[in-house]
Amino acid sequence: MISNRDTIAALATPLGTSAIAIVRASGPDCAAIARDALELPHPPQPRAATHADYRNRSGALLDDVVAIYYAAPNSYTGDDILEISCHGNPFIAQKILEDLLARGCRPAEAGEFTRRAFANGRIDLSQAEAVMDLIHARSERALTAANQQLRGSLGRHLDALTENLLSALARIEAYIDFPDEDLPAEDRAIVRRDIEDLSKGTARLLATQHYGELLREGIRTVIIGEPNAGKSSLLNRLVGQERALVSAEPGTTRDFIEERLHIGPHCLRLIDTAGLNPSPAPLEKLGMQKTLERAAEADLFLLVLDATRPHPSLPPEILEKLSQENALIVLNKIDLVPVAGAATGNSKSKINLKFQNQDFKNYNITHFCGTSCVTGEGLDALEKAIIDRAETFRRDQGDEIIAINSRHADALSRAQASFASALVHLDTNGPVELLAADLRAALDAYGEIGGRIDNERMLDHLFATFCIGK
Ligand SMILES: Nc1nc2c(ncn2[C@@H]2O[C@H](COP(=O)(O)OP(=O)(O)OP(=O)(O)O)[C@@H](O)[C@H]2O)c(=O)[nH]1
Ligand SMILES: [Mg+2]
Repeated sequence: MISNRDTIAALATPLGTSAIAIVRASGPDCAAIARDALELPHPPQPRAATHADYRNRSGALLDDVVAIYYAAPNSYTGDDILEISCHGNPFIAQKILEDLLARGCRPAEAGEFTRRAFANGRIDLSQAEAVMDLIHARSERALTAANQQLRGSLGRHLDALTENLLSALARIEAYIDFPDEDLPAEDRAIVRRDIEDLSKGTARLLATQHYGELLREGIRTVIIGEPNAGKSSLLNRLVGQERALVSAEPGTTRDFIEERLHIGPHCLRLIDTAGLNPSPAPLEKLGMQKTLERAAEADLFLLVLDATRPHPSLPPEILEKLSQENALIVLNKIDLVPVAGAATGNSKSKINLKFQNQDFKNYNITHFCGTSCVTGEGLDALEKAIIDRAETFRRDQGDEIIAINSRHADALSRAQASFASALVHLDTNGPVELLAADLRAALDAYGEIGGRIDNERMLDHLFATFCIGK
């Protein structure tokens, strides 16, 4: 266990040239360091930005800085903090950090500032994770979810569940001391209903895991279709640069190409794949294998069809994955299909009119967007359709976006298993002790999410994924 008595120090900003860089220390020596290195009063005035010269232990001037001292417990970590903003030269920041270490600070481990905040009861574990999510959020939605979790949204949902679980537990624990007495039928019915409600509430939280993945990783959007349909052209159009090779020769894309893309409040991982050719050449076959692999883990499909050609049949592995919810048809090359009476190009309604008789039943999809990657027509509507589709992945709980991570999901699944087992004990009139043990196991699982259950190894593992200085 790392000691809370040490004063830890680290760069809080990335190494590199910038306007300012921040070096941060937390622990009992902060006030003394502020006095010795910055000639601040002892103890320094808390939360006051003070312009001062930073001198190292030999008295050499390193930089003029702005220092802020936070007195425990009113700081990010809950311990004293000294935050030094220097000029954004990595050499200066490094020099200041070295001096802090020379003055007895220890280099902070990854996530140690936040871990101290957790250890000092400033935040629970799900909030500590939200700090990380906030730093890495890549879209507006991810930001909202992280902000809400940081403000305790997940914690509040769990508190409510925990409260109900405790009352169910209290109802049966009274009978543990009386081994001869059975749980009365009336109590049994109440406990059963409580457990079923708890299980439903837990399932609702568990159902947000997929959305959590989408928020943290981006929506995996795979562009599929027959060779030459214009998949790579579409990727290029959507990302706004010539990222993928485009040519009139079918089978141009062999390997998949991935680009991050922001559309509205969403972040997509857009993946262009090799065309699906019913009779592929050997190298093409390898490319198609990769397409199938990408498709297996896709959240959203853009099925690109060539509007001038008959609709191709798709491999069954792909076909079975497509649904109304997760796929959009992109009817491409509409510039090559003249629309009667459309002198100034195709409006969306004209596109729809022209293609309304097209039958996409084979693919289980009805929604389509007509596009031309040459003229750019229809691409705005496609972007809107993608946003609409992405919105359907959202999982709200009341006014809040809840998006649990895999650690939360693991704990919630264990709680679910305990509820299932408890219901079996209820059904078979099993001993109250076993019923209580199941509910206590569920309580522990809930507690793990907020970090109420001590689990040093889990904490080590979790905070190791943080950045140094956070
Ligand atoms: N007229 C017209 N041509 C297009 C359109 N989109 C793509 N093309 C052309 O169609 C050909 C194939 O485009 P690509 O983007 O390479 O098609 P692909 O689906 O990636 O093809 P593969 O990688 O071989 O599977 C190129 O000559 C493109 O210029 C379109 O909307 N209209
Ligand atoms: Mg291609």
